[in-house]
Amino acid sequence: MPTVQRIQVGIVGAGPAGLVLSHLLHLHGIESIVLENRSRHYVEERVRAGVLEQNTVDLLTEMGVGERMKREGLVHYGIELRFNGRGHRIDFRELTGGKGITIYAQAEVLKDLNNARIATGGQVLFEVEDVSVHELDSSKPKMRYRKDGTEYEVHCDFIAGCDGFHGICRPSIPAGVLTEYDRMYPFGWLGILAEAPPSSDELIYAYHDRGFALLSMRSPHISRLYVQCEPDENIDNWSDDQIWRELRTRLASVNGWKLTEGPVQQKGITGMRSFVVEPMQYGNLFLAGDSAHIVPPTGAKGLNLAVTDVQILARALDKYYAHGSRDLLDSYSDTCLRRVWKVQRFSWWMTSMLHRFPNENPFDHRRQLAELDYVTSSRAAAKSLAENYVGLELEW
Ligand code: FAS
Ligand code: PHB
Repeated sequence: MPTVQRIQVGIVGAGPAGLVLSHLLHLHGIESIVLENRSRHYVEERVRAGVLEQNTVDLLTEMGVGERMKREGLVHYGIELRFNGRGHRIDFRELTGGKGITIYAQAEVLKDLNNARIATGGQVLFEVEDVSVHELDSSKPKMRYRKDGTEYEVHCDFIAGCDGFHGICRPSIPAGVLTEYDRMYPFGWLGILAEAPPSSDELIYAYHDRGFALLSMRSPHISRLYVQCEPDENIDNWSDDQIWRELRTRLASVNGWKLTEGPVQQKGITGMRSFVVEPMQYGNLFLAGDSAHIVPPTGAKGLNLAVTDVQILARALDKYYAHGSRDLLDSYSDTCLRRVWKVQRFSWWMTSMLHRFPNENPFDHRRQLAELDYVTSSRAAAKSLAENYVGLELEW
């Protein structure tokens, strides 16, 4: 017989969605338990997102977990679009009335959240095994898991599926309930972390005949760079020299700008996909973050969208426990999806504008250049890019 535990909200996954939700609930006096199948070290060492929207920064600050982010994060008020060897700055501050972004790695956000959870007695269990969810459409949904050889059953009021694209929550919803919207892109991103001072104060998104490149960063000493590659690329086929050569070519500028190189600390390939599942809830299971949607990283939205999902869910759960009303819970999926689809559109648009597609013809190439010329010469077009990039206003 399993050991039975009782909790208000069960959470599967200790990524950005799960940990932000757990701490938000704590701040509203709502108890949760987070079940994570990887180790804390593994989750905190994964190289993933780097750009935080203004809303994410404001929320982490309000939650009391923003102190190191404010100290170490790099605040940027613009990006550069580079094409035909020339750079064009999109001025976020001027176009959005003062908004910017903060460069602060997802791994650092998770470290800050885990420390906050531990400091406030939060239940975040790492390296649990065989998590499963049951009786989702009942008033007492259950999670089961094994830890150190002991079987547990957690009786919950609600379960949050924050277990990412490959998690178990979405597949636990009965067949016929969900509709999937999916688009695979015919390319991927090869990313490196390098011990090299960034060669630009702000991010550079480059469109080049040979393919897309992105110059980003993690600190004044660490660069984060990407090149578009084949979707099924084998990272072993790319030597560090080949990667730097490709970056130099695609980021080249007519004004003699030089790319600073250095030892590569880490390299990997990320697939590119747009995916949404509707609805984002079933009974008392609520999907949040990558378990419900995936965006191509061109718009730097994945982590930020996960955060807004759980902001909406925490607000709905708070209203339920404080006033007994389920109205925000019942409208959770619709509320999230309005933002999810606008973010999908923006991420698709940035990806379509900046990447070379294998099946394109000369018309497509000239159309992409016209799009870039329009975005960098029209205030209206630049304002649209800027307001999406820093993060659309919250609408709830
Ligand atoms: P996550 O996937 O982060 O977290 C889910 C958690 O659930 C994981 O810790 C996982 O171990 C756990 N889990 C899964 N199955 C489980 C099970 N059965 N039992 C218990 N736990 C389970 N976004 C950007 O904005 N910019 C980027 O540059 C960027 N780069 C990325 C690079 C890569 C390689 C990947 C995969 C994603 C990248 N993303 C990027 C997107 C990424 O940041 C996600 O959007 C973000 O992590 C979403 O957070 P979560 O929804 O919490 O999902
Ligand atoms: C990153 O720094 O990892 C990053 C920045 C911008 C993107 C994607 C990734 O669009």
